[in-house]
Amino acid sequence: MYWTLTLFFASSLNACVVAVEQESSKANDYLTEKWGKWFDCDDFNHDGILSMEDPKIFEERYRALENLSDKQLKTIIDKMNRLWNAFFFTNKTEMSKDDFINMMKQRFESNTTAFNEMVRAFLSEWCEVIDINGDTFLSEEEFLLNFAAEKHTNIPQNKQLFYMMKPLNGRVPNVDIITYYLRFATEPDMAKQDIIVDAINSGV
Ligand SMILES: [Ca+2]
Ligand SMILES: [Ca+2]
Repeated sequence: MYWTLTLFFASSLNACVVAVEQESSKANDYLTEKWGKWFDCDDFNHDGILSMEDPKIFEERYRALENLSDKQLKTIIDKMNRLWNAFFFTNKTEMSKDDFINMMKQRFESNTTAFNEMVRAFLSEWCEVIDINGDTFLSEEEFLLNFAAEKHTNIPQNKQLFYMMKPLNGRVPNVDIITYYLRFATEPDMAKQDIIVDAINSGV
């Protein structure tokens, strides 16, 4: 169903008023299964609950880096915590996988266009967190560090995913990272290739 309206998008991620074509779609099994994989990827301490304990795991890895200034570290931690609170914990402070999938389903089906833009905003801010030197590209080092911080320790598979993203001169533009993950989080058509699904299925 399509219609034009003014969306008031009151997320603390990006409070904005925009005129867009709104599309509302039903979430199919393929998409809800991908959200389940997303939950598993972000449950960094593997306790079956998404909570603020998970970004603390992420934070520990970055705290251990010797070449980050206190200011850089504070920026990374503050952004990560704000991002998680803004996207995941708008109504509660922790959630199960079912809670997460239901939240995503409700957001997707109530306004698919707004959902897609919200995920894009999340991914854009997430790239800002892990693009440590702020050059709008992820180097292999930045990419692998993020996976290490998220306790995804299959380094050969993580590297393979990086090279599937077609780096140029050893770097992938943040905009390409956003495109790949946006497809993963929002695309219901399983006929379209999704390298993130392929990577997760192969052990990332
Ligand atoms: Ca957890
Ligand atoms: Ca970078």
